[in-house]
Amino acid sequence: MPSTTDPRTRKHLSRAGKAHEASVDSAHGGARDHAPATVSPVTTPQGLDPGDTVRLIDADGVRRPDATYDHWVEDVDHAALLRLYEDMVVVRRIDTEATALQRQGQLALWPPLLGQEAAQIGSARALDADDFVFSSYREHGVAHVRGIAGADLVRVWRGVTGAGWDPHEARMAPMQVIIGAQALHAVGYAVGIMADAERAGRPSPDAGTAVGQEPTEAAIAYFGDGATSQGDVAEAFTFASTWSAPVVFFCQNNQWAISEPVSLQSKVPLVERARGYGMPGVRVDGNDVLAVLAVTREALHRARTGGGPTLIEAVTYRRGPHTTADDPTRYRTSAEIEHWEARDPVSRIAAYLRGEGALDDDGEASVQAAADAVAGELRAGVTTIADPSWSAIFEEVYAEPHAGLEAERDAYARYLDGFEEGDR
Ligand SMILES: Cc1ncc(C[n+]2csc(CCOP(=O)(O)OP(=O)(O)O)c2C)c(N)n1
Ligand SMILES: [Mg+2]
Repeated sequence: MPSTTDPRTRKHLSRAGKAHEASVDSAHGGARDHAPATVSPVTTPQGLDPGDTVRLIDADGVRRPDATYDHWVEDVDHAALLRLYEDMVVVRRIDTEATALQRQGQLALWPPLLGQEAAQIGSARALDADDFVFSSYREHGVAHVRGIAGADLVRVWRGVTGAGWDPHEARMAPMQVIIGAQALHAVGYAVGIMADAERAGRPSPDAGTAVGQEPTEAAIAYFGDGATSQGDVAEAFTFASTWSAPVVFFCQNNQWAISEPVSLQSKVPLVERARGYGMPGVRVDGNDVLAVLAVTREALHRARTGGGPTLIEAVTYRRGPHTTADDPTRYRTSAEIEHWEARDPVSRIAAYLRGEGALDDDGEASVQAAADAVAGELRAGVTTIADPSWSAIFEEVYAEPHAGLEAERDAYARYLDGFEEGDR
């Protein structure tokens, strides 16, 4: 059997996606039937040219009118776009700093988000404060938007805790490392939202409800292209769809699941999976922050007004390693990286704002200075993280005392007693 990690095999598999391309139509969900984009084709390892991808700002920073999605972002003026730009610059800077902190031994591991800033910022800025986020391990941009700052962002990656922040306060669950598990958590939470609304006797929402007047909040699950192959995600899709649960499935298709290309996850564009579950699916250019904001707003509104779940596939690219423990040069080419560097999400919005006269060199420099200040706070915060006590790992596992756990804790205490005081 050919090895799936052999690049020649991948090339062969990528043709499967290309052959299917002609059958991709816009009949389902939020997809549109306007003419394909007049942009340079995006060649992914899946071999797809996502002609039916929602895109409001081209790779070279030109705004394209869109009859379906423009009204979802009609309130987004230059000032709001500048804030999105600043968010993206800041999270990229956080990412660079955290990567350096890992290299300097301050963090055990770090999964970089480089390249995925627009997908994360555009979607997270679409959320209301009451919405609840269930994310994977790479969504530092989403966490930043939820108000999680400084050391809290990296506490888990230093290996001192299982949760770097209070999930209730941030309305964001601790990052999930078990691939796809958070999709089910989000659906469970969303069913809970429905139950709460019913108990409170709130009227059933309908599609005509105005934005901002929706009676319920929503949950959002972030996961990757690789996660779509997990059983948990398939179960989550089924449950959410049949219950019309108020949840948005936000898939960042960054083309890779560690060393496996997306072509090994699916023979069709991931968004097409939505149709089989009876939910709308929309494919968006994940490097276009404005388009991501628009499609996520639409999906959240649908969720909050009884329309059930939506699958969003944000087509983007992980430009860094999977984590700081990975060497991506072993499985992908520099030509592929260059291809996606040319579609950089931060330069795209900067180019648009410059074209509009809303950003100049001074503006860029002051945003960069603000980002440097955030990075400085992160670095200073890391040095204040205290090591947990040896027994902390045994606490808050069970609500009541548990004999098995107590025996393990006592055995560990005896083990530590075998060391000299300073060697512990
Ligand atoms: C259930 C489970 N299986 C395998 C792994 C090992 N693993 C960690 S990350 C990863 C790839 C996930 O890829 P994707 O969903 O595309 O997310 P990305 O890392 O690209 O953001 C795998 C297989 C895991 N953490 N959990
Ligand atoms: Mg991936």
